[in-house]
Amino acid sequence: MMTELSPDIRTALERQAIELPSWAFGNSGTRFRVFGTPGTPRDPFEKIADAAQVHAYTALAPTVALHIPWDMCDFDDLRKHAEDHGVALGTINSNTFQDEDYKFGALTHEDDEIRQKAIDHHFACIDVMHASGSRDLKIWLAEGSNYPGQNDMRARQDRLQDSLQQIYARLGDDQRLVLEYKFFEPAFYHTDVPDWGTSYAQVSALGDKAMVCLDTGHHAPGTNIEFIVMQLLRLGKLGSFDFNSRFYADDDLIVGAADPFQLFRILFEVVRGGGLNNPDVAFMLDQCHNIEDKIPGQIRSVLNVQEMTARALLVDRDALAAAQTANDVLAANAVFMDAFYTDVRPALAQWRESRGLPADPMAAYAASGYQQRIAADRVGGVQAGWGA
Ligand code: PSV
Ligand code: MN
Repeated sequence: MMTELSPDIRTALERQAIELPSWAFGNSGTRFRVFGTPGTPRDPFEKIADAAQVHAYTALAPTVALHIPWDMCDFDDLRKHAEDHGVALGTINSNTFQDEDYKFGALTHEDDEIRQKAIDHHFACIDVMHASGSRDLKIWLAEGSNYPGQNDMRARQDRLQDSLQQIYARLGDDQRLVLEYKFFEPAFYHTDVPDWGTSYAQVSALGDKAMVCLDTGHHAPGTNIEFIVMQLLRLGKLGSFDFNSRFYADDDLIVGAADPFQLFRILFEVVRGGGLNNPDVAFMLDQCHNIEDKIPGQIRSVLNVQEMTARALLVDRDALAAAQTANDVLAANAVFMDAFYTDVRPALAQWRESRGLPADPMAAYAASGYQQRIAADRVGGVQAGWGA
């Protein structure tokens, strides 16, 4: 018998929005090789057109995050172009990891001139946000050290706080800053924002408009990420997710691909903690499609999030609470697992059709001919990729 989705669940799913990263549509790879794919966008306008395809087939991805300077262009034009394609511009990502000056740090650098240059870059990002209509500035820092004794870690925390304060002071009333953490890479010994606690300490000292960004791929193997989700929601500081999945390091693979159960557990804590469809908690993808086609890769990704959200919403919370109160360990676990093992795909397909969407967005996109069209049309020019 097909699982039914209650009206409440359908309403929650209908409101779900997942932001796409512009860089997912460009070429990417590893340090060994970046493989191009036919039809890869040559500029931010083509990236937006591709992102709009994901939204057209799923109604799940109404906004696109930009990366500065990779997506530098006329933002009034880009904003209009996005609107014409049925999407809007989203989070602005700063970039302090590809400039010679930042070899030893950016917002933590001991040289005031270099640190100021990095702060000024964030001011420029805030200017972009005014033009693009974006609310959030996302900061991920590639800073740290490779060898014990190389740096004064504490002094770097102090300089980071000072830099962030200056950036924070520039934000408009409706703008926010989200600070992402990552436990290693490119620095291998210490990272200046390695974990949620450091991000939390840094943003808490700034104020209400500063929040933590949790990238699911930025934890050591075995980390209980859903605990962090619970804690940040409890503290009112979960600003955004960067969804992706990992097997080994920061793999940036399709969310839900490596460990669907982990995604379910995370989304259950989101639902339980009031983070679903909560404007304070932005859902974003941060992924790269190194060998697969990018647009269907993104369609698969948003569908994976939708599917696991539906399963998380199916958890019988009353039964779970009763079993927990009774300390009935196995019953509580069974309630949880029942929802995880429920195949919601047929119900989701039917519900999509009832809303005028394709039952199978992957198949509908494949049949549309768009992939062949961009491969034939986008000849010449330089394909966007790491660095553009
Ligand atoms: C680098 O690790 C990274 O993947 C971070 O997660 C950022 O969010 C992303 O790049 C874009 O700068
Ligand atoms: Mn990220």
